[in-house]
Amino acid sequence: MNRYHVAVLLLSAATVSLLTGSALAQQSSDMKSMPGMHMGPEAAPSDSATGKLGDLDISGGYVRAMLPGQPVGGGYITIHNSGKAADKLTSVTSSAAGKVELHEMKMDGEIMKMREIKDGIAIPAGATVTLAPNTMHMMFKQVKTPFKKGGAVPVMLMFEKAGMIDLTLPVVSAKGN
Ligand SMILES: [Cu+2]
Repeated sequence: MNRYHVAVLLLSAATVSLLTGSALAQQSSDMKSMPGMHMGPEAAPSDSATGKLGDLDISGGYVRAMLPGQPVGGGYITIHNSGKAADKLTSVTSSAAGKVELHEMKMDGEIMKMREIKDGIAIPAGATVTLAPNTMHMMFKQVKTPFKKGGAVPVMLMFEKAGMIDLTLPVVSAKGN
């Protein structure tokens, strides 16, 4: 990479962060004007974990802090498959938890229920799959030390084709910020 390219990249990164900043400012003023308004999926925190594994681009990885007495922790991540073949997230392990399950939330009549996804999460070719609050998530069970804001949780994600990747997920507040 030559100097010219570096300068262009820096400039475009600055532009993106400016745009993001104004979009966020816009969003927060909208929130103030509409109290009680239900917001869509929360944005991943800026220091969320990223990684690349073959054709898979991983971004937005984080976990939420656990409330006192809360027995399990929730983790979230986005996986984009830029390849031509489907892949599958088969399992997740963490040295911070006895086990990590893949879960999804589903409405059962009026009640939101959580169930384990036992056969893994498909990552179709060209697709972006997001594990986010109120949908699919990683559920950390038998957590050794409750997740605390500012901490970090190591995970290993295993994919059927791409193999495995180690990531360190930052811990955000229990509310997700
Ligand atoms: Cu769950």
